[in-house]
Amino acid sequence: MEKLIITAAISGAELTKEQHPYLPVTPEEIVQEAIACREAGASIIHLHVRDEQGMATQDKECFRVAMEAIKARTDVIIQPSTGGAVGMTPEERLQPVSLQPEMATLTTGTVNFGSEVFYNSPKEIEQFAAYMLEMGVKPEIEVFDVGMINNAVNLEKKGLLTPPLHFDFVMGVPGAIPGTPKNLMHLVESIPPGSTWTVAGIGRAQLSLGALAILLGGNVRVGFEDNIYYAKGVPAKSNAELVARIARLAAELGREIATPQEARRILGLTKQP
Ligand code: KMH
Ligand code: ZN
Repeated sequence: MEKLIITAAISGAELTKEQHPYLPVTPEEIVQEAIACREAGASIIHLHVRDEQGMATQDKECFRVAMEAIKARTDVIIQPSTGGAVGMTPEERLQPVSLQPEMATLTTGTVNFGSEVFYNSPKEIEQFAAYMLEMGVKPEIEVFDVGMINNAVNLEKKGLLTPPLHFDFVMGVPGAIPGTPKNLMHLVESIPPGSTWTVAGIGRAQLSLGALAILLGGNVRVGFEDNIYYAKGVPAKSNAELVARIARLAAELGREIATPQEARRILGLTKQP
């Protein structure tokens, strides 16, 4: 079995400091959190950024500042979001790809997202995939529901995605696929042979699905974007706490943790950071 890649999704776009005081929002807080997560065992930082008011933004310059600061102080793989926040335009969302990061996210379908709709039309998905291809950015395909896998396979047939594909199963968003072990098995069995995958369980599914992914040979995403609790009623004080727990579980189960350099090889990343 390959070593385990842990992704830390440290802030997301929806959560506020008022809801969770430990949320990193300023560039310095983001960098500190990225360093702590790397030390705890993460090799990828899934990145959203905020403006000076702490609101989610896809502004290229805000991403540039955060990415340069992270790169200067750690060797993690930086994976900007192209999902941004619900309601943003495709042009807004695509901005960080122009900075040519090693990876970026690509959601391959529209999905209900709590009380809102996370909109990704077929034309927009193709536009996103084509731009990532042009910029040499490896997509992490964000799968919120099972049909999104087939959409990705169709993009590969059109030459807009290059195998091996890498999937992130985001499970437990209200309105999308529930975060159950049975559903995870179905998703794993539905991706093309040779693909890699990680799982991002929302809320309490973060721990159970993460544990299952360690056993199944998949990879794990944790962090405040998906879950702010360490245990029922106990808020996590840092993203690194959540990363460290997955690293401990992996060690107990005999699965080694990948360094960023090892994660680059496993994911077939060719671009120099
Ligand atoms: N904030 C969500 C609407 C991604 O980063 O690519 C979308 C999201 C997915 O977070
Ligand atoms: Zn995200």
